[in-house]
Amino acid sequence: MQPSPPIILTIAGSDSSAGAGIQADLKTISALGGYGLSALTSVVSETPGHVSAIRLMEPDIIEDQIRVLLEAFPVGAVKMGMLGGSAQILSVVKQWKASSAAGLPLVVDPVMVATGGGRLLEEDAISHLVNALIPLARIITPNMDEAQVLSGDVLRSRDDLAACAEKLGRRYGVSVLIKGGHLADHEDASDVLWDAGSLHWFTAPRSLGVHTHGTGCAYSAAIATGLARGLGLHEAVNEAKQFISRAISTHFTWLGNKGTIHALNHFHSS
Ligand code: PXL
Repeated sequence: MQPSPPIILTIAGSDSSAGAGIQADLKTISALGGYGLSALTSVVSETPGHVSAIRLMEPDIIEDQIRVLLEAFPVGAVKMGMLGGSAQILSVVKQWKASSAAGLPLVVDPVMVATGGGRLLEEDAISHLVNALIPLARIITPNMDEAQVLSGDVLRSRDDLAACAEKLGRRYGVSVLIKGGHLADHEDASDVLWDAGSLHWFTAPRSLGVHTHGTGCAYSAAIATGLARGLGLHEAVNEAKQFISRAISTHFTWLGNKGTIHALNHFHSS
């Protein structure tokens, strides 16, 4: 008999171009030996770098997906990505509290804006994200832009990132991983983790000239998969960092009808 893999539930949006969102999560979870379940919050019609249209799901169908999955499967960890709006966030929080999930490790990727600039979270939903959802997380994984919105700080240096991670961690009582890949003037892509009262850096070589999207989605899904496999948080982040860094460095390139298209390689063998 095959050993049965750990189960990870992703609650996120669909990216039609399959580089980010639910599609990125399911590829990542599968590549890392997990079994992925999905609850769809939204459908985003997009190509890399261009969001064309967005439909948010009705709260009742979001709640029902989460309910049936958590009732039936022995889920090991949950990842939340794009939730889209206030009603969607509140329905996810309501269902989370109503189910047995409350004790599971929860990774929240506070998705706000697509890599290409399209807005993925309604402005008035930020307060619900902050007050209702983030405090439920084991870890949140903002990029620099999201960390700036959450903290009100301007982030320019590694010291700024570290101070911001600590501030957010203390404020919400969660672990915080801020991804510093967009930090100028550094040859490495370094991310800082605030966890259990101390700071840790995770560093990988930076790949230049790569225009992929969905790295944040894959990164947070990889952390959730590590946690579902029973890894501690540092080990889960460390493995996820190596996974994402290889997915970027071994990315695919096509010449499409509107120019070059890059995509992460989730199934690299490392
Ligand atoms: O990369 C952020 C992101 C998250 N979720 C969905 C997306 C995107 C970006 O395009 O489409 C569904």
